[in-house]
Amino acid sequence: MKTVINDYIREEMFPNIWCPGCGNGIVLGAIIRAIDDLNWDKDKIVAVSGIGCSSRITGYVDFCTMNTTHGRALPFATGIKMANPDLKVIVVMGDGDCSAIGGNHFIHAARRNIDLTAIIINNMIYGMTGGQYSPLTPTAKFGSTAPYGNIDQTFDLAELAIAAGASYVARGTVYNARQSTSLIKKALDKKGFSVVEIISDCPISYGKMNKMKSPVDMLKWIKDIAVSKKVWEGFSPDKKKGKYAIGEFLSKDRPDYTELYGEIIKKAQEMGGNKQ
Ligand SMILES: Cc1ncc(C[n+]2csc(CCOP(=O)(O)OP(=O)(O)O)c2C)c(N)n1
Ligand code: SF4
Repeated sequence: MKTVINDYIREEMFPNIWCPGCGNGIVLGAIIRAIDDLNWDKDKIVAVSGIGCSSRITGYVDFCTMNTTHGRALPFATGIKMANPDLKVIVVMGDGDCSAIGGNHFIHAARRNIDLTAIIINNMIYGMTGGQYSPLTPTAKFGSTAPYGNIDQTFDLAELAIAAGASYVARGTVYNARQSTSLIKKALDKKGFSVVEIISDCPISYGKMNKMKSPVDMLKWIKDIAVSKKVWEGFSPDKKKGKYAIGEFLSKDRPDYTELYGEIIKKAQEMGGNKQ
């Protein structure tokens, strides 16, 4: 049966590499549906990723795509956007990719308000390399490098993005797939640095180490830990522990970096450019 998805995927790249029940496919579907709703020209879209299971998404979508190096998707995407501001640039990252090795790029992309949409698939672990813990692995949960429980405090990626200066920040989950699609659509349509974190399931590298043996167990867990922003706001600090607010957190307007850079180019041209 043909669906909207077929119009946007590279069928020759299938079957995909993902384990059965992995949440990455749900996010792939959400991105495609959001773009289809926006009716964007496929040739004007560039999808950029680093390395990781989630980063394979760029191999499967029929846009202009770039599968770059681990943690560096944002710098590549920045270069593309600065060279051609008319392109719509989407960056797909894993939680390790975005918040560990790529953490500084994330902060500075938000600070500069570069007109990109960052979609972070947060499965709370390094999926591809066998379950090392990441800055988004919850405290006390287990990973292959935290066999006695993770002692690190977790980043709240949404709060980090807001504090650093992003224009749009939201969080969804693969369990709440329709909501996630609409959050991605809004982020894509927003000028400036827009961020959507999607809490996802990795039954292989996270679930098995954390007493969730099947994808269904993981989805049920995600359903339990995700709380709408409104309900979350009424929670006591104790009740918030282990839970994640979902929904839209911020949508604000401020000049994006390509716009400011365009003004500098204009100014330099008016002043005669480099006269050396
Ligand atoms: C510079 C560099 N360091 C480390 C690696 C090994 N590596 C590949 S993917 C990955 C982690 C992937 O985890 P994440 O970004 O959370 O994505 P997921 O696989 O969970 O989707 C690592 C450490 C690499 N490819 N390049
Ligand atoms: S290891 Fe985890 S993130 Fe990677 S494909 Fe398998 S289930 Fe998905």
